[in-house]
Amino acid sequence: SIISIKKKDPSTLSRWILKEQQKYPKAKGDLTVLLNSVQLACKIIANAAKGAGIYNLYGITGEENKSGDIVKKLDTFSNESMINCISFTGTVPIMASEEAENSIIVPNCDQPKYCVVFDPLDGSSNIDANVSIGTIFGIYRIEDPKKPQDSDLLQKGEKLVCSGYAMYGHSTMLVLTFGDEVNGFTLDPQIGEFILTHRRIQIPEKGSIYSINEGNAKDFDKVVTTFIHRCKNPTKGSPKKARYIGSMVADIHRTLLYGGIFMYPATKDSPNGKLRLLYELNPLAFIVEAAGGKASTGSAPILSLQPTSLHQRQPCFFGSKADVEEIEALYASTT
Ligand code: P6P
Repeated sequence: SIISIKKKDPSTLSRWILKEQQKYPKAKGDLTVLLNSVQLACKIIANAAKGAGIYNLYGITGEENKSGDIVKKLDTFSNESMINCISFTGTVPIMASEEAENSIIVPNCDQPKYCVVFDPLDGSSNIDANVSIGTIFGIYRIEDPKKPQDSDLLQKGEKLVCSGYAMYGHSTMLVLTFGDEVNGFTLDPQIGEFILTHRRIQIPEKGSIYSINEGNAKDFDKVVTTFIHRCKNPTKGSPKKARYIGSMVADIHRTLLYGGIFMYPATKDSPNGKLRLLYELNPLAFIVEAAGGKASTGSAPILSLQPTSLHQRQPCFFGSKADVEEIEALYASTT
């Protein structure tokens, strides 16, 4: 129980980040400051999300963001929290947010070192229904500290230093990776610290769940249609379970822990899929791959793609290695 963890000198996220830093004696602690600032933003957003109805944060501001989503108050609050907490570090001169059409320049940044891509509140269409929503972030090194620019934000996902997501559900979790292993922390509101609860998450090799918005089935290509048919009519064993929350962080979190496959393929309305490469797919692909799973376009790793614009969309298949490889084999057999 949480009480017994406290007695065993819990690994809080703050202490875990410091321990990580100790592995690199030459590290100045800039990444530690940055990660703790992101952690703080997630705690602030978690608190607001929990009390949204009370603080009148539900409802919309009526504006539209770059992706055409109607912006909800909690979106705006979350975006400002991330920008303010990350700007404090003094090492991040430029950021990309789902809520901002152009890159966000941090004035007077005197030690340019990192840049951050983030979706401050993903799944926001679910806020009023109290469905789990999340914050997704990815951290890259600035390529030329003397000249921070948009290209720093458009690096391939394989160049990520660190990525993570916070999920605001019945409990608030923060899942984080530096590319080698994936660890999950659960917020203990009594002490306001994220406690290490999921050590070295490993995604099951194969899963019994498929996750896709079948409302778009008429638009799916032959491969996706064939794969879904196989999920429902397996040649052996029982059919896969269908689970779709419609909040990417929640769907990916379940896939990470239970296994299976999450898909957002091309549709008529979204010929490049709906999900954004920079601040949704890449940070989550970095996590899924570090947990032993795969994140694919259907024919190439998501992390290998060269981004060309901040809000570009990309069809995607995330999950257990065997399930994603089955989709890749189907695509390979059609070329
Ligand atoms: P659809 C939420 O709005 C979101 O951006 C992701 O979190 C989620 O996976 C997807 O859109 C759901 O899209 O078209 O199934 O409603």
